Amino acid sequence: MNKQNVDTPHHKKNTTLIESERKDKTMRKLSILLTLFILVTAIALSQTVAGRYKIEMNDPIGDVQENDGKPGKDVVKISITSDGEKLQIITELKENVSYYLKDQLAGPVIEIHFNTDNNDATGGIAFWGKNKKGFEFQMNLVSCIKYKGGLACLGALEGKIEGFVSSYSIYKYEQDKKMPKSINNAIESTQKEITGKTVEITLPYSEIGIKSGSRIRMFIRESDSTFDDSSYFPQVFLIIK
Ligand SMILES: [Ca+2]
Ligand SMILES: [Ca+2]
Repeated sequence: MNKQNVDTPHHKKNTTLIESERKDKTMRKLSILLTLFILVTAIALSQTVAGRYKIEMNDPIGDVQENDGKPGKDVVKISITSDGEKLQIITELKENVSYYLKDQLAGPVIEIHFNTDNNDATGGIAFWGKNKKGFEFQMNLVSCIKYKGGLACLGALEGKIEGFVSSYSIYKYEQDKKMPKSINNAIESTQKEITGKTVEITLPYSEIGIKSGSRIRMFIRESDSTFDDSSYFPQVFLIIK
């Protein structure tokens, strides 16, 4: 009896201790799992910029390559706004466009791959991207050079430069293919005089088959960046007004 009386509290104490340790371990495991969950979510979110009707992104300076000893067009900011009928796409460069184009080639500033149905299983594949697919259209925002006798939206012409103008070219992807087909001519799609650091265009929804309420994803590439996956901005998720 005496022995039992002594043993029982002792045994109970041990059991309580073990249970308490188990609870501690379980809490620690839960805490580690929760921390991991938060970390994974944070990383996933950091790779996607989401917006309703509008998004804005900054981009580092100096992350472009020279082309034949000439400076690459260095994008520092992008904004995309939907107004119910069209997308207004604005890029800001580090320097005035004339700095990049005065003795340089006309061409794209950014390339946008549009996943217009928000579905990775439909559409084509980004050429320089890693695991970037599901695109229905690509749009290049282009800086063109106006000459006395003509206009160059890719490359250059002979003659005196008279100014610069924005334009865009659209390409349509085929299922699982990398090389989308051109469906317009940038020369005929010119939009705005470029006088400073800003290159902008407006793109009617109909050009890329989207409408009000569409939920689309985009990958944007800085055109004069490296020819690999690091030339892309974080993924954009946008709800269209
Ligand atoms: Ca940049
Ligand atoms: Ca798609």
